[in-house]
Amino acid sequence: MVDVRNFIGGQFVASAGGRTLDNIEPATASHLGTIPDSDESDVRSAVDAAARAFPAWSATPVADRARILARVADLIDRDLEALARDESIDTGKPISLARVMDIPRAAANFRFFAGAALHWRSESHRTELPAAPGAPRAIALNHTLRQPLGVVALISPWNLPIYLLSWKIAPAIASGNTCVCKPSELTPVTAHRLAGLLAEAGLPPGVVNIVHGTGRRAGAPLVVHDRVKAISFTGGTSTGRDIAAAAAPAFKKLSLELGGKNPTIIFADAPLHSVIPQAVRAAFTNQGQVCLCGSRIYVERSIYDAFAPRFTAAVRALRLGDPLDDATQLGALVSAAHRAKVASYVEIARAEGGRLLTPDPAAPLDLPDRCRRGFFHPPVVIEGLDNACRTQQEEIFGPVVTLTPFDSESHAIELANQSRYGLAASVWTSDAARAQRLAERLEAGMVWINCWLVRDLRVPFGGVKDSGVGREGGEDALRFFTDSKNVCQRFEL
Ligand code: TXE
Repeated sequence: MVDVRNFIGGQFVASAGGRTLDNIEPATASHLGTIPDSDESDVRSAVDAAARAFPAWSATPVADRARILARVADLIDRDLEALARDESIDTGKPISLARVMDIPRAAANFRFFAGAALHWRSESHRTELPAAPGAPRAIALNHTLRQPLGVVALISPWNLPIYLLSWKIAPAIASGNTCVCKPSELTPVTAHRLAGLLAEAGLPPGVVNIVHGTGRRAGAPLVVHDRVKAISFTGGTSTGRDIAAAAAPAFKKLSLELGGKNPTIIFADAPLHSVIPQAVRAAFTNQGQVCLCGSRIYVERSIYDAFAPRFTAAVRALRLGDPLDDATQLGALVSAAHRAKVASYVEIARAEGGRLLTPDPAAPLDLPDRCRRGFFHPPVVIEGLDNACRTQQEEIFGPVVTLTPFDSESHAIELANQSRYGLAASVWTSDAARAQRLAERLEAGMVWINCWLVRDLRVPFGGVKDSGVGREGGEDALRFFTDSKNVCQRFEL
């Protein structure tokens, strides 16, 4: 049982109104604890605390800020096992995944931005000024001053809770801002644990504040609060649209990382033995609940008949089970509502003429007793669908993928780009020139060639079209969380 509290001005507090929400464990459907059902008054307290902390924090030498961030990273490493367990219980994801992905990445985010802030530099531009005859030569030196914005809002989703929240907190505070975070109400526990580690690392009170609760009661007032200068949001596309509309009248800076429906494109010259495990991983990591998951798989027609049964066999071999079992590869979906959404898409696919290559997902699952009421959904592979149908076009965000043959390079590009989303794509081929041609023509913010989800924290991360605006990662994140001011000084030489 974990009773989560808000973290405001360095203190753990209940919501001002005393209201709470239940937190449910996805693998068992049992009550895990409560979280504050915060509202506008909690948001106001958190923003006030952040505003009070800003002058001192923004004036703290970057080396001191970096030292605290590095300490947070060390504390996350120290608590890796406990945090992995919390994340697994709270989200339903396999503990084996949380151990190697979510928690190490949260530590890496703090360590990376500690270093990035120290090594950041700004531009200077020398301007030759026209000189009158006989007058001394004059120049202007411009330099770009990058100043923190003030209080920023960080709103994060449930699929990678501490991974994505730390991806926002670290660059925000490394560059001198203070923040108010609103983690997903479905998965609040590791944000609560992180608050304790931030305090233990010596982060001054008010630099990071965490307000728990729903998007409507806690997230929405945070977005429109007039002291909040920027919003960094990761979540669904329709929520992103609401946030953009609410923030626009005050011209707030926005970074929106939204949904995806990413293509995995497999050419006949790709080595199938290595492609299949990676295509399975791209499709089903975290039960398909990663915005980068490759859920539309396009296969060159000449190898389609060889690929489909081998891919399906690899999917059927995935071990679905108790997330706390080390051997489990697929855990539970995050909520009953989300499982119902995923299941509804299997019905839609059937109605659209799709053929299931995997067993009927409604068949009873082989689960341990404690998981019988959990929100599990087996992996599903569907073929025979038109590219324009709902199953191929809408973000399902679960363990459901489609297989579609293509005839040529241009056909693959056409199918891949026929989408409102444009987050990521992965291309599998041994022809390097073709890979580069695809990389140029695919409408996506990120293209992986012969790999998937290889992440270097220095590179830009984000999407095009309905997958969002702005880029996170490396210097892009530091730029987002600062304003550039040009300082121009004239000199006579
Ligand atoms: O996310 P929401 P939901 C996709 C996925 C999923 C769908 C809906 O397809 O099925 O989005 O998921 C907060 N003002 N992704 O509804 O609502 C909310 O409390 C301010 C893709 O769970 O977008 C939570 O903290 N905040 C995605 C956060 O926004 C608001 C990851 C995200 O919740 C708000 C998750 C408001 N008006 C879902 N309304 C990805 N890109 O990885 C909600 N929130």
